[in-house]
Amino acid sequence: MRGAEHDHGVVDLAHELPAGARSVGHMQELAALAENIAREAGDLARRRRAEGVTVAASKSSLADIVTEADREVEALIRRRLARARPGDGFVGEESGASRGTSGITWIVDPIDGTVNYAYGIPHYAVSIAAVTGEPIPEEWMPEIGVVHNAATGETFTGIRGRGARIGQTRLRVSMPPSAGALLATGFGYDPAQHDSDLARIRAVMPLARDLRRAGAASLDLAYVAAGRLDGYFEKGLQPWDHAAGGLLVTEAGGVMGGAPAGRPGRELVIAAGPQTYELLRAAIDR
Ligand code: LIP
Repeated sequence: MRGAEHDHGVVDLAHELPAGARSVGHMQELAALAENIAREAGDLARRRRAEGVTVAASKSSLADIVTEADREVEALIRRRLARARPGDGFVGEESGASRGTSGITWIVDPIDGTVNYAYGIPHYAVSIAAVTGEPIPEEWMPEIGVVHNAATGETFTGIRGRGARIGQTRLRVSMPPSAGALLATGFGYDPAQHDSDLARIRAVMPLARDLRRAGAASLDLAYVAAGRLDGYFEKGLQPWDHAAGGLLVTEAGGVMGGAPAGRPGRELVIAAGPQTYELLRAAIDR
C-alpha cells in the first residue's frame, strides 16, 4: 500500500474517502481514545516492569514468552475499549479475538518487544490499531494506528488519509540516503527460520549503511515513518505487530508491502520510502 499524495507525486486512491463512509471527526475520536488507553496501558507496563517481571508462559517456542504484565496490560486495554465502544471487535495477542457489530475491530499488541521488556531493555511499545473490513492483514483497511513507546513516553499516531504525527510534528519517511540505507530487521522466534533471515540480510546489505535489530516491530515501523530508519523488513510478524505501525508508514508517505500477495503479512513485511522500498523489494526477491 502506498502513502497518500506526497513529494514523490504518488497518489493512492485508497485515500479518496467515499463520501460519508467515515467522518474525519469520528476517526479523530477513535485516535484520541486509542492514545489515552495506550498511555494508561504503557504506565501500567512500566510500573510492573519496575516491580519485577514474571514470565507466565512460552508460546511458539521457549524464546517466545508472555509475561503476566502482557496479560494484565491487554486486559486493561480490552476493558477500556469495551466500555467506550461495546460494539467493536477485538483481536489481541494474548486474549484472542471477538467479533463486533460496529464494523470497527481493534488490533492490539499490549507489549510489543516482550523480550526487551522481560530483560529490562527500555524499548517496548503498546500498539493499538482500529481497522474496518475483515480483521486480517490480507483484507483489513487500517483506519487509525497508535504506537506508544512505554519506556520513553513517545506516542506516534496515524489516521488514514490524515497523515501521521508525534505530538504536533508530522511524520515523513526519509528520502533515499546517498550513504546507504539505515535498515532494521528482526529474527523469528523459530530457530529454523534463522538461516533464511540471515540470507535476507545478506541480500540487502549492499543497500545498507548499517543494520539495527531493536526488538519491537511496531517501533521499527514508527521509526521508518519518522525518518529515523530508512527501511525495515522482517519475516514472521503477527498481525498485531504491524497493524498500527504500518498505517504510520503509509500516512508518512511510505510504502508497506510484503507477502503473501504483496501485502504485509506473516511471510514478510517490508516498509520504507517509495524508492528505498523498491530497492529493498528487488534485493529480497532476487
Ligand atoms: C516481537 C516483534 C519483533 C520480532 C520478535 C517478536 P512481540 O513481537 O516486535 O520485531 O523480531 O520476534 O515478534 O513478541 O514482542 O510482541
